[in-house]
Amino acid sequence: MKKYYLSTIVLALLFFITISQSVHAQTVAKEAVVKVEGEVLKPLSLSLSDFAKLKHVDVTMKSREGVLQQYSGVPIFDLLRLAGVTVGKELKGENLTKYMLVRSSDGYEVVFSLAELDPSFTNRVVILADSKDGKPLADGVGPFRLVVPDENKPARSALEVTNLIIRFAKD
Ligand SMILES: Nc1nc2c(c(=O)[nH]1)N[C@H]1C(S)=C(S)[C@@H](COP(=O)(O)O)O[C@H]1N2
Ligand SMILES: [Mo]
Repeated sequence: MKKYYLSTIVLALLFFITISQSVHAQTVAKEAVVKVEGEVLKPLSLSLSDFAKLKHVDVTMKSREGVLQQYSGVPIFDLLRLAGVTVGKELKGENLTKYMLVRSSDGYEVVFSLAELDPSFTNRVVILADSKDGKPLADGVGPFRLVVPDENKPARSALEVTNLIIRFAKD
Protein backbone atom coordinates (compact mmCIF):
# COMPACT_ATOMS: atom_id res chain seq x y z
CA MET A 1 0.00 0.00 0.00
CA LYS A 2 2.78 2.42 1.00
CA LYS A 3 4.69 1.58 -2.20
CA TYR A 4 1.62 2.37 -4.25
CA TYR A 5 1.25 5.84 -2.67
CA LEU A 6 4.92 6.57 -3.18
CA SER A 7 4.86 5.69 -6.86
CA THR A 8 1.67 7.75 -7.33
CA ILE A 9 3.40 10.76 -5.74
CA VAL A 10 6.51 10.25 -7.90
CA LEU A 11 4.36 9.97 -11.03
CA ALA A 12 2.37 13.08 -10.09
CA LEU A 13 5.60 15.00 -9.50
CA LEU A 14 7.02 13.92 -12.85
CA PHE A 15 3.77 14.96 -14.50
CA PHE A 16 3.88 18.46 -13.00
CA ILE A 17 7.56 18.91 -13.85
CA THR A 18 6.89 17.96 -17.49
CA ILE A 19 3.87 20.27 -17.73
CA SER A 20 5.65 23.22 -16.17
CA GLN A 21 8.65 22.73 -18.45
CA SER A 22 6.50 22.70 -21.56
CA VAL A 23 4.62 25.81 -20.37
CA HIS A 24 8.01 27.46 -19.80
CA ALA A 25 9.20 26.41 -23.28
CA GLN A 26 6.05 27.92 -24.80
CA THR A 27 6.58 31.26 -23.04
CA VAL A 28 10.22 31.33 -24.18
CA ALA A 29 9.20 30.47 -27.75
CA LYS A 30 6.56 33.20 -27.71
CA GLU A 31 8.99 36.03 -26.97
CA ALA A 32 9.16 37.97 -30.22
CA VAL A 33 12.55 38.97 -31.55
CA VAL A 34 13.77 40.75 -34.62
CA LYS A 35 17.13 39.69 -36.05
CA VAL A 36 19.72 41.71 -37.94
CA GLU A 37 22.01 39.31 -39.76
CA GLY A 38 23.98 38.48 -42.89
CA GLU A 39 26.81 40.85 -43.90
CA VAL A 40 27.12 42.31 -40.37
CA LEU A 41 29.96 42.40 -37.84
CA LYS A 42 27.66 41.82 -34.85
CA PRO A 43 24.45 39.90 -35.55
CA LEU A 44 21.59 41.19 -33.38
CA SER A 45 18.60 39.43 -31.91
CA LEU A 46 16.44 42.06 -30.22
CA SER A 47 13.46 41.27 -28.03
CA LEU A 48 10.68 43.82 -27.61
CA SER A 49 12.21 44.94 -24.31
CA ASP A 50 15.74 45.28 -25.81
CA PHE A 51 14.16 47.24 -28.63
CA ALA A 52 12.20 49.52 -26.29
CA LYS A 53 15.52 50.76 -24.78
CA LEU A 54 16.77 52.12 -28.14
CA LYS A 55 16.20 55.76 -29.10
CA HIS A 56 12.83 56.14 -30.82
CA VAL A 57 11.55 58.64 -33.36
CA ASP A 58 8.07 59.31 -34.78
CA VAL A 59 7.41 58.78 -38.47
CA THR A 60 4.25 59.35 -40.50
CA MET A 61 3.09 57.39 -43.52
CA LYS A 62 -0.13 56.97 -45.48
CA SER A 63 -1.96 53.69 -44.98
CA ARG A 64 -3.44 51.66 -47.84
CA GLU A 65 -6.62 53.73 -47.39
CA GLY A 66 -4.67 56.98 -47.78
CA VAL A 67 -5.02 57.95 -44.11
CA LEU A 68 -1.97 59.47 -42.35
CA GLN A 69 -0.69 57.24 -39.56
CA GLN A 70 1.97 58.07 -36.98
CA TYR A 71 4.24 55.31 -35.71
CA SER A 72 7.10 55.26 -33.22
CA GLY A 73 10.20 53.16 -33.78
CA VAL A 74 13.95 52.96 -34.28
CA PRO A 75 15.61 54.25 -37.48
CA ILE A 76 16.85 51.31 -39.56
CA PHE A 77 20.14 53.21 -39.89
CA ASP A 78 20.65 52.98 -36.09
CA LEU A 79 20.02 49.21 -36.17
CA LEU A 80 22.50 48.82 -39.03
CA ARG A 81 25.14 50.79 -37.12
CA LEU A 82 24.55 48.69 -33.99
CA ALA A 83 25.04 45.54 -36.05
CA GLY A 84 28.25 46.88 -37.62
CA VAL A 85 26.97 47.24 -41.18
CA THR A 86 29.08 49.27 -43.65
CA VAL A 87 27.08 52.52 -43.47
CA GLY A 88 28.25 56.14 -43.08
CA LYS A 89 31.85 56.64 -44.23
CA GLU A 90 32.09 52.99 -45.30
CA LEU A 91 29.12 53.22 -47.66
CA LYS A 92 31.08 53.68 -50.87
CA GLY A 93 32.58 51.58 -53.67
CA GLU A 94 31.38 48.00 -53.74
CA ASN A 95 29.50 48.49 -50.45
CA LEU A 96 26.99 50.50 -52.51
CA THR A 97 25.84 47.16 -53.96
CA LYS A 98 24.71 45.92 -50.54
CA TYR A 99 21.03 45.68 -49.73
CA MET A 100 18.73 44.86 -46.84
CA LEU A 101 16.24 42.06 -47.36
CA VAL A 102 13.30 42.44 -44.96
CA ARG A 103 11.53 39.20 -44.11
CA SER A 104 8.16 38.88 -42.39
CA SER A 105 6.54 35.96 -40.60
CA ASP A 106 4.01 35.48 -43.45
CA GLY A 107 6.88 35.08 -45.96
CA TYR A 108 6.50 38.62 -47.37
CA GLU A 109 9.85 40.06 -48.43
CA VAL A 110 11.02 43.49 -49.61
CA VAL A 111 14.44 45.03 -50.29
CA PHE A 112 16.15 48.38 -49.82
CA SER A 113 19.62 49.34 -50.98
CA LEU A 114 21.77 50.52 -48.04
CA ALA A 115 21.97 54.00 -49.59
CA GLU A 116 18.17 54.32 -49.23
CA LEU A 117 18.62 54.00 -45.47
CA ASP A 118 21.66 56.18 -44.85
CA PRO A 119 21.28 59.86 -43.88
CA SER A 120 24.38 60.78 -45.89
CA PHE A 121 22.34 59.85 -48.99
CA THR A 122 18.75 60.70 -48.03
CA ASN A 123 16.73 62.72 -45.54
CA ARG A 124 13.98 60.11 -45.54
CA VAL A 125 13.98 58.12 -42.29
CA VAL A 126 12.75 54.53 -42.55
CA ILE A 127 11.97 53.04 -39.14
CA LEU A 128 11.20 49.69 -37.62
CA ALA A 129 8.16 50.60 -35.56
CA ASP A 130 7.03 48.91 -32.35
CA SER A 131 4.13 51.19 -31.44
CA LYS A 132 1.38 53.39 -32.82
CA ASP A 133 -0.53 55.95 -30.75
CA GLY A 134 1.45 54.83 -27.71
CA LYS A 135 0.22 51.23 -27.99
CA PRO A 136 2.01 48.06 -29.10
CA LEU A 137 1.22 47.07 -32.68
CA ALA A 138 -1.81 44.82 -33.20
CA ASP A 139 -1.59 41.13 -34.05
CA GLY A 140 -1.04 40.76 -37.78
CA VAL A 141 0.80 44.11 -37.86
CA GLY A 142 3.52 43.82 -35.21
CA PRO A 143 5.22 43.37 -32.93
CA PHE A 144 7.56 45.05 -35.45
CA ARG A 145 6.67 46.72 -38.76
CA LEU A 146 8.55 48.80 -41.24
CA VAL A 147 7.34 52.37 -41.80
CA VAL A 148 8.54 53.92 -45.05
CA PRO A 149 7.50 57.58 -45.41
CA ASP A 150 7.12 59.43 -48.73
CA GLU A 151 6.39 56.40 -50.86
CA ASN A 152 3.36 56.45 -53.21
CA LYS A 153 2.13 53.10 -51.89
CA PRO A 154 2.78 51.37 -48.59
CA ALA A 155 3.77 48.04 -50.16
CA ARG A 156 7.34 48.14 -48.77
CA SER A 157 6.12 48.95 -45.27
CA ALA A 158 6.40 45.31 -44.26
CA LEU A 159 4.21 44.07 -41.41
CA GLU A 160 5.24 41.38 -38.86
CA VAL A 161 8.97 41.81 -39.56
CA THR A 162 11.22 39.05 -38.19
CA ASN A 163 14.56 39.48 -40.04
CA LEU A 164 16.65 42.25 -41.54
CA ILE A 165 19.21 40.46 -43.69
CA ILE A 166 22.15 42.33 -45.20
CA ARG A 167 23.46 40.93 -48.46
CA PHE A 168 25.90 41.72 -51.23
CA ALA A 169 24.41 42.05 -54.72
CA LYS A 170 27.87 42.19 -56.30
CA ASP A 171 28.95 39.11 -58.32
N1 LIG B 1 4.16 41.07 -43.99
C1 LIG B 1 3.46 41.76 -44.91
N2 LIG B 1 3.63 43.08 -44.98
C2 LIG B 1 2.94 43.80 -45.89
C3 LIG B 1 2.06 43.18 -46.80
C4 LIG B 1 1.92 41.77 -46.70
O1 LIG B 1 1.17 41.12 -47.44
N3 LIG B 1 2.63 41.10 -45.73
N4 LIG B 1 1.38 43.93 -47.72
C5 LIG B 1 1.90 45.26 -48.06
C6 LIG B 1 0.94 46.07 -48.77
S1 LIG B 1 0.67 45.63 -50.39
C7 LIG B 1 0.31 47.14 -48.19
S2 LIG B 1 -0.73 48.12 -49.09
C8 LIG B 1 0.55 47.52 -46.78
C9 LIG B 1 -0.70 47.78 -45.98
O2 LIG B 1 -0.35 48.35 -44.77
P1 LIG B 1 -1.43 49.21 -43.95
O3 LIG B 1 -2.45 48.20 -43.52
O4 LIG B 1 -0.73 49.83 -42.79
O5 LIG B 1 -1.98 50.23 -44.89
O6 LIG B 1 1.29 46.50 -46.09
C10 LIG B 1 2.39 46.03 -46.81
N5 LIG B 1 3.11 45.16 -45.92
MO1 LIG C 1 -0.87 47.11 -51.17
